Formats: sequence, C-alpha cells, structure tokens
Amino acid sequence: MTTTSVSSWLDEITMAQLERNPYPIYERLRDEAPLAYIPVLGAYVASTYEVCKEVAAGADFQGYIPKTGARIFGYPAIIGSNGELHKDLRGMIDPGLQPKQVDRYIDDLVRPIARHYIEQFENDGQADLVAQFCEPVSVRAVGDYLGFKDVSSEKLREWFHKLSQSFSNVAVDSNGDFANPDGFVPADEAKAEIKAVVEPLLDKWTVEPDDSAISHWLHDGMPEGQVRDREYIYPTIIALILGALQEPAHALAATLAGLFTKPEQLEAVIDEPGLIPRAISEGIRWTSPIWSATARENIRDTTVAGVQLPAGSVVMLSYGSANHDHSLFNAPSEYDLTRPPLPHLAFGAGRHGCAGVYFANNACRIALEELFEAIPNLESDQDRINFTGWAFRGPDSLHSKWEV
Ligand code: V55
Repeated sequence: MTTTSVSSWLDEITMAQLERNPYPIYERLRDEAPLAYIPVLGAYVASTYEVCKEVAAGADFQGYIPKTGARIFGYPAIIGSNGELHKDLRGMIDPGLQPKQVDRYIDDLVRPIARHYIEQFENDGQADLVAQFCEPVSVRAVGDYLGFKDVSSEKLREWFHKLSQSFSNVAVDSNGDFANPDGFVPADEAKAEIKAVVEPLLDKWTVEPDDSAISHWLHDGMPEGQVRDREYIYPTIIALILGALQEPAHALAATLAGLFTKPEQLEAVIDEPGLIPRAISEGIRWTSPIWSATARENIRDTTVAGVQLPAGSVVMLSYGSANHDHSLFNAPSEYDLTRPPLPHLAFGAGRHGCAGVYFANNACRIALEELFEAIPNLESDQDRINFTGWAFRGPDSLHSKWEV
C-alpha cells in the first residue's frame, strides 16, 4: 500500500457519503489508516478504539471544538474549553448530574413524562416512536431539568434539529473555509428564538432562583448577590440545547431499532426489565448517538498510530467507528444483547467525557421501562429502518405496531 493509494480515496470522501452511511469508509480507515487526514473534513480522523482512546484521554491532547460548533455556540462553550476555564464550566454543570443527585430526582422527572407521551398513542396500535416517544421524552426530561418547562416539546425538538443540522455542516473547501455557509441558517434561526426565550428566563432566575439547572449555573459558587455573567454561560446553554436534548432520543431510538433486529431479544427484555440497561448500552455501542462530533488538538508535536502530528493538529474522534472495531467487538455491526459487555466509547473518554452519562442512562432506562410495561407486544412495522447522520446518528423513524 502506497501513500498515494491511501490519499486518493481519502480525497474523494464526501459529506453526503458520510451522512448516509459512514461505516464502510470507516471500516477501511480502521484497516488501512486508523489516524488519517480527510480533506473534506479539514481534520484528522481517529477511527479505531485504541486510537480514539489515546487521542481522547492522552496527555498530548486537549479539547477542541469542531469549527461548526465554534461558529454556532460561540465562546466559551464547554466542549472546546480547557484548563481553568473548563474546570469552572464542569464545576458549574457537574453537581446536578452526579449519581447521588440524579438518583434523587430522575424517577419523578422522567416517569410521568414517559407515561404522558405513551398515553397519547398506546390505544392507536401504531406509532412512529422517534417522533412520538423518543424525541418528546428526551426533550421534555432534559428541557425540564435545564429550566425550559414552559417551552413546548415541539419547539425544543425543532431547536435541537436545527442546531444539529448546522453542526453537521462541516465540509470545508481547499482554503479550509466552510463549503456551504448557508448551512448555518437553521442554527441562526434557532438561536434567535432561543435568545428571545432564554433572556427573560435568565432575568427571572437572577432575582428568583429556582431548582432548574441553569438557575444553579447562574448562582452556585458565586459570592452573595452576584451571578455568573450570562454571556459566559450562554454558549454552554446552546451546546446543551443541541447535544443534551438530542442524544437521549438517539439512544432510545438506537436501542429500540437494535432490539427490532432481534425480536427474541426484544421479547427477553420486555419479560425481564432488568435487562434494559444492557439493552441501552448495546444500543449506543451499535449506533453511537455522538458518532463523530467531538475533537481534540495536540498541544505539542506528537506521533499517533505512526502519523506525525505537528502541534495544533485537529483530530476528530469517531466514536461510532471505534465502537465497531473488530479487534474488540465480534460482528460489530450486529446488535446483540448477549455479547460480552465490554466498555464502549459512546460517552467518550478523558476530561471531556460526557457529563450526562448517569442522567441519560437512567432517563432512557425509565422511559423504556414505561414503554415495555404499557406495550408488551410491541413490534416493528417497518421493513427497513433508515439511519442518518455522521456527526450525530440515529434512526429517522421507528414505525411500530401492536395489538390493542
Ligand atoms: C457534543 C456535545 C454537545 C454538543 C455538540 O460531545 C457536540 C459532543 C453536549 O452537547 O452540542
């Protein structure tokens, strides 16, 4: 294999290909070039489990926000911050997400929300579980936690979809400039609406703190009578309106889609709800919601997987590919509840690892407990489930049916 043969096919990779089905390209990357420069991304890509882990948690690397994220969220969003700044932002969002805290509120938060949406369709004998269950439950649970109780679930869904669509607009031209600047229109529309809703909420929480997470972000750890500057927390609010509202929905949908490929495993989980956490873990290994949306840059010259990286190189972490690494997972493209439950990278690794792991796992568990309890004869009503997305990935729809 010569360098030319590697670069020629890498040069031809398009975003459309990656969005539709990144797996064949990443399978070849894992075999031939586990750390490779992809021109259309304007960045290196880490595709194997080992290289993703080394880059995500290695001492030569620090957090780096993908260019689209910087464009959409502004500075200082938590996913691109480092050092004391990152420590302060994590110190701001982490406390309410600690297991001990989550255990106190998650059941009362999520169970009624799940029940509410299930009641809307349980007597219909059919539903699209993405639009009618996974997304509304996800945005309502996380949205209420953050402080958006008065924003409709339709509006929250619209916001994350628009932000997500623009976040995925990563293609660059040969100068490294965005190839499709119009791709930021959806995010800019959503941001204008978000600002109109969030500003009055921040005004209110400043004088009247409540239990919502963002109210805590304003006040916690601040001297009496002072709040954090809203410009300082704003980028992280937008980042969570994207990632935190969207990804539990993807996790639920991936788990259901996976179970639909193995009806006997779906039946086993419905019979034994204790298997739900395993089903979710395998769901997000199988189709990782944050497929390739985070990055690192190296703070000094370094060599990874035989590739010399000059300081300041950007490496995208393709966790969705790492979680299909043959060297770790047998038949990785199959959903299989019975495989050895080895740790996957769906929540990332290192200092920038997901802050909402425990919240998300438990929110999804409770949602599926309620769904399977209400509809124990659930089955897929779709020959083929279509998945889309490279940055973020999940099923487009899950048309399902049951006897009523
Ligand atoms: C990520 C997370 C986000 C987001 C965009 O981890 C990318 C990747 C938590 O929000 O908005």
